[in-house]
Amino acid sequence: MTNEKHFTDELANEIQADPSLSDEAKTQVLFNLQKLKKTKVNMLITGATGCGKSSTINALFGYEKAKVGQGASPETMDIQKFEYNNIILWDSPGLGDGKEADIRHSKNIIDKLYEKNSDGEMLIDLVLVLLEGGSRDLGTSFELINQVIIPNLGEDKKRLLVAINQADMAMKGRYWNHAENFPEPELVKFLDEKVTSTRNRIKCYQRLNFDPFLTKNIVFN
Ligand SMILES: Nc1nc2c(ncn2[C@@H]2O[C@H](COP(=O)(O)OP(=O)(O)O)[C@@H](O)[C@H]2O)c(=O)[nH]1
Ligand SMILES: [Mg+2]
Repeated sequence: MTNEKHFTDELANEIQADPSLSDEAKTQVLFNLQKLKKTKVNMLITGATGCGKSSTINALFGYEKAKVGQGASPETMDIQKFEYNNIILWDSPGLGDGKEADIRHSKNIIDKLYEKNSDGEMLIDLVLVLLEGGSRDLGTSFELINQVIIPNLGEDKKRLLVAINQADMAMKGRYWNHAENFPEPELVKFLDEKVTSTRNRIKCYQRLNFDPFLTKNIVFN
């Protein structure tokens, strides 16, 4: 993968060119980027079938690396590994395709969460749960978060990252500005409410006093 440009190079160029940053701030950020470049980051991507895990991986790579639109076919029954620069992405099979398959996939996810690297540290640095923005029934996703992931995260709940994907479809395709690739105010408001209700559903269920890091508007065409 030597032909793949490192994503931090582009960021470094943008930071260099940013007139709003002081020289001191630039030096610090560039130093951190250099550190990031050398650090291996393992991310486990989870979510219900069809939420957009494979599409997200492809968007990060910039080309079709993972097969899109594949459900729990035999090829995607196991967690697959994709490497991009120093980032290692683990694509887990989606939940929601039947009880037996869900039990097996959940077990694989839990095993991955406990896996240690050669230094005896937790292998997975970050677990990304993708929620399908346009779905009215996120029950499977919340079961995954509350019953599978959170209880097996250990002390460091910061390893959990929840993102609402398919933001363009959150209101059935309405209020998405395709020309600008940006949500109109109506959709922004709707997504904000979705973020709040998501946060509440996670916190209430677990009675945990932490705020999961939520992102939204991850959209890939
Ligand atoms: N409109 C829209 N469609 C998406 C987005 N992400 C994924 N899709 C579509 O959703 C379907 C399922 O995506 P896939 O990546 O295979 O989901 P996975 O089962 O979680 O791996 C495919 O038809 C994708 O093209 C998005 O952000 N917006
Ligand atoms: Mg997939």
